[in-house]
Amino acid sequence: THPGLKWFTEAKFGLFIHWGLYSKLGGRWKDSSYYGSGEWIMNRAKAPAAEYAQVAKTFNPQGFDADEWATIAREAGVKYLVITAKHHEGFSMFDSKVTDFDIVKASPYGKDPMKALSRACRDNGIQFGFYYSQFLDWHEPNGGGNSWDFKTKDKDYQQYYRTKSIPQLRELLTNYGPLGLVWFDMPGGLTPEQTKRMIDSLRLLQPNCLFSSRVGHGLGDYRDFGDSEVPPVPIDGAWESIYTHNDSWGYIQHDLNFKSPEEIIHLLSNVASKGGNLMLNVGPDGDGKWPQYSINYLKATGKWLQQYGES
Ligand code: FUL
Repeated sequence: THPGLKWFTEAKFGLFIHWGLYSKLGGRWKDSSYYGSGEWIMNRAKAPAAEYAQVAKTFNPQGFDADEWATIAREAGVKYLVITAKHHEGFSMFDSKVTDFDIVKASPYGKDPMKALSRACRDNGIQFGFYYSQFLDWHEPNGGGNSWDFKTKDKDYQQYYRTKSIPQLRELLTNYGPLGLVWFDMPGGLTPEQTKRMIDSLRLLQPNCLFSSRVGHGLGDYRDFGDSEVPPVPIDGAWESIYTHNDSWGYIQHDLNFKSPEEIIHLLSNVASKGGNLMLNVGPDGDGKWPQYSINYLKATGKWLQQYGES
């Protein structure tokens, strides 16, 4: 069995963080406002890639504090934290040599928040992992998904994997210390053999790092269910349920439909009773601050876990 499965199957509770340019938009593009899946706003508005890229010039999360994030996560009782290194919008939230469209070169913030966060998680005893959208990339002509700027029939997915996805995954597995997992999302454009070759080569960089099932073709190390889905019966093997805290993964300013601590605890017990982990999401805003409800309710959940949880 995979060496990473030990910590994973004991973890029970993880924190998902969706953070990118969409967090700065907060559910608004031009004169329209959107509800749910704020990280999909570029696609839903069919925003031209060149115009959407301009959002980076206003992205300056001065309120980001890695130690504060990791401390809240520890107080909440989560054992692992997974953050979006690059979501479908294509913007790299880390220092990447592969593209200029990253937080260091394209935004006034000019630093790599993932360096600080990976260290802070480790200091707080939390496994750290990256979400990475390996196929969908609406910024790149050859990436999956953007057919409003780039004609699908002209796309060369192999070129995109070769020049962006795979080199960036190598950066993530090289520059941030030992990772607990890489959360691949939405496979596409590769055959099973090509996928296997890609992950075999990535595994050499960090043999202990787990890969999520959304790497595709049944090649992941543990199983994820659908978004916000808990299986109805106990499931054998390592698995995870993922949930939003309000109704969106990415920050939406006008979404205040947060699950109460009681609801989170119910979810957690439901998932744990069937043998899985719950990974609950938080969507920080464009300044790098978490919604106050997420902070309060996560802390309340952590108090309950301290009193009644197993460890
Ligand atoms: C989905 C993505 O398309 C959503 O935006 C979100 O990241 C969710 C966790 O996974 O496949």
